[in-house]
Amino acid sequence: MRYLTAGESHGKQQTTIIEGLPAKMPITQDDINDSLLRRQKGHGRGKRMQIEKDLVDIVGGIRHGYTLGSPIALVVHNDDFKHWIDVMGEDPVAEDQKIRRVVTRPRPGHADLNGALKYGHRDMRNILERSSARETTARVAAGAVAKTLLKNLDIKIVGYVKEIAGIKAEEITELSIDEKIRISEESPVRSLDEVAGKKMMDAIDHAKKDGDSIGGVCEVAIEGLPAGLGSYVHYDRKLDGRIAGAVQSINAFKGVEFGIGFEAARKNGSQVHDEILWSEEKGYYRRTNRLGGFEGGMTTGMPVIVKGVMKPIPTLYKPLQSVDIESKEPFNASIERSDSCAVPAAAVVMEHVVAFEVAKAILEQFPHDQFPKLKEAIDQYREEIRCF
Ligand code: EPS
Repeated sequence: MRYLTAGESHGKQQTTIIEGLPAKMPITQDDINDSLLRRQKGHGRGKRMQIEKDLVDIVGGIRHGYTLGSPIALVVHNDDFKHWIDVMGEDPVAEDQKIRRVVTRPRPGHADLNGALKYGHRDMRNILERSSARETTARVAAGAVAKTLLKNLDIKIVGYVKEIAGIKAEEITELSIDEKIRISEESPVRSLDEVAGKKMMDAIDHAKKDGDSIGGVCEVAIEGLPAGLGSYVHYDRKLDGRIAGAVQSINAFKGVEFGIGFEAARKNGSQVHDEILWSEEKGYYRRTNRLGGFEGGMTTGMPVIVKGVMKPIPTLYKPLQSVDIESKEPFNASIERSDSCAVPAAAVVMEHVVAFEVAKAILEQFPHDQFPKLKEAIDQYREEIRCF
């Protein structure tokens, strides 16, 4: 399974095409719209989210509530486009026609300058329109389809916020995944810890007032995966590696950890590895889950726990120094409309990109053209490994 996205931030639409899903999988518009709506929420989102109401238009691959096996094509329209028609239209412009909102001043922390050097665009709008996090709308749409596949295989996944601007949510280990889904959904910052959540909101308000932005840490948990998903035989089949790559590719993400992550560097092996147990009911399981559900590039059957670090959004009201590419004069980076903190939304994006990698690995391991046959194969495998 693979997907491609197309579309500019203030262009007409975000488009996603997903190929490789089996036929006969139940799916509705609501499965996708729920995800799109969740991505738009979160304390700290800017004015743009008041303009957009992201709803999917399914334009291929789904009929009467089921996948057809053909490519799935999804469109989300940008409502803001109506304000940008002359700036973002596809028709050629006359020599003497003045183009509005040309960008010649690269913003530190964005793709602006590097993208301009690479593609030779002197108007950096040609870069920022695509590098904008608006593109995550299309990635969430693709991930929502993957999540629907997981749901139909009794696999649950959720993304939530662990930390914003150094304020950490208390670790609550006894929460079930259903509770994590419910509590994070009720929190304006997707925190599982209400007290820390309030402090995170204060920090966001403070940053906004200050013209600054703040980052944080998101976590994704998955339950219901059988052991042995992924592979140890080649670097590019290791599922933890693929997930890490997908998470790192989200706009503004700077690092990834599984389980205790970087903490493993400071502990002895006896405090890191997870002892193996067996019971009739559960089959093989682990006393602890310090490695976050992965060993040797494969799932262990324990919950997958992965963290991603998001840097503060670089579009600041507080100016940082840069250089105008036309005059080569220094200037203080321009004020732009932005979100002061997008970590809660990023947790939803992360949940969806991880869902896609997991669904993709499942389809590689259990290749079936028809969803009911895939379900049967996975259920049989689950039973086989329980008694192994
Ligand atoms: C973004 C800047 C803002 C954000 C945008 C990402 O958009 P605008 O420039 O239109 O105000 O709101 O995020 C989204 C539009 C979105 O859907 O998440 C940026 O510079 O990356």
